[in-house]
Amino acid sequence: MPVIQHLHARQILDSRGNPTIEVDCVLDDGSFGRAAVPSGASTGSHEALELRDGNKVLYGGKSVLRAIQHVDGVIMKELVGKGVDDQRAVDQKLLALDGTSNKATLGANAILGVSMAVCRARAVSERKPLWRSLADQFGVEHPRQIPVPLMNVLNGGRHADSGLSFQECMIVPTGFDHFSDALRAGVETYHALRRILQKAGQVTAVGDEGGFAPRVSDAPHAFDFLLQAIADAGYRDRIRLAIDAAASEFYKDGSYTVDGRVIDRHALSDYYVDLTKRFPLVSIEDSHSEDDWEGFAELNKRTGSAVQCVGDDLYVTNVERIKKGLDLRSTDAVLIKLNQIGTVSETVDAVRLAQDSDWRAVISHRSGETEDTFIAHLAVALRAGQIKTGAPCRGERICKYNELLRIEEELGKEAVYMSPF
Ligand code: 2PG
Ligand code: MG
Repeated sequence: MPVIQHLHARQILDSRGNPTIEVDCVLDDGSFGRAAVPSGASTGSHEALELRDGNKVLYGGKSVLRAIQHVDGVIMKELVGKGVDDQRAVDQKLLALDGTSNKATLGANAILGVSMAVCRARAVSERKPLWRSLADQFGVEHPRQIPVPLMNVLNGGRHADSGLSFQECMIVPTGFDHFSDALRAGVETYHALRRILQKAGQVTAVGDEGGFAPRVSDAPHAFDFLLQAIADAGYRDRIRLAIDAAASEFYKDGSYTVDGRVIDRHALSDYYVDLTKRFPLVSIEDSHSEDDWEGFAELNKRTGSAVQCVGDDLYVTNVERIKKGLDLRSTDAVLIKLNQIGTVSETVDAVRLAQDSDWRAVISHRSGETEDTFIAHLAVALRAGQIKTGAPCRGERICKYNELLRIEEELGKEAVYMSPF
């Protein structure tokens, strides 16, 4: 098995024009892997630490030169000459070198860039597509399920100035036999939505994740637009709705300020339950604030298996927090983001724990993305079944969808598309 010969990190830009880290990994057999790390806006306070320089001269303090030095310095020194046959062992070395629980010494961005780049280099060395290499590495059999996309077509919250409290209103193409058909239906609906918004005199400029950001008064107003677009595109009953409320962003001192009202956790649950009765809403992410375990559990109990309740800022892809959620029955699904935890193997552990507990796992992008398509491969490799990677618009979102189209083609007749809803 080849060993790591060289690592090199550089500063590149993410989709918001902020600096991020890209890592190149070269093995002694000549194999080369490259990976770029994304960045969130509505970050959970329990996430692993994203190391930024804080030097106001460069990119307003957002440069990542120290993280880069860590890759080119101590991390390379530690990993050169080490084999890549066991990703867990590579990641363990990174964790030991960092020595903190939140990766504050080296930066989760530095560590994750290396972890992903090593996976890529190994896949090249094995002459396998990344999804297959990852599946084999982590012992997943029959990785042939292409995930259902949760497409964020209306942006609000911290991602756009739309006036909408909820951060993301998504369409979910459920009634299809193939990923490519589901994606096409999502795209046609997105285009229908643009026409409807234009007719309604709304702006059709897009937010951070490619969704539109019309001026809407509340969630029902937004959902009406979506249902009209689904109907116009001809997909009534085959495309459903999902939201990421990102409720930590509208929570303060025990109250939630949502759609113009200040309410407590119980009234907020009432609001969601009412929405599920009026609209084909199948998935609710971050319904409550990141430490409001009780609020989450209450909603999860009330919606039962009819609606998927997803924890994002609540769990931050952290196995310890997911275990707590399992104990408290806070949700029945977890959002998975590589950079919330900071290594590939810890991310896999989070997905495993969820799946072994009969929870669902949704593999997710960040609002600040790059052209890296790692998450498309990860979703297939782990048979996650769902991916959240924005609207079918903006290159950093589209590249994930395009990669899934390629994987579907590669799998040919073996490819499976199956909606959990
Ligand atoms: C989220 C994400 C991605 P951010 O809250 O789920 O959509 O947003 O990357 O800003 O945390
Ligand atoms: Mg979220």
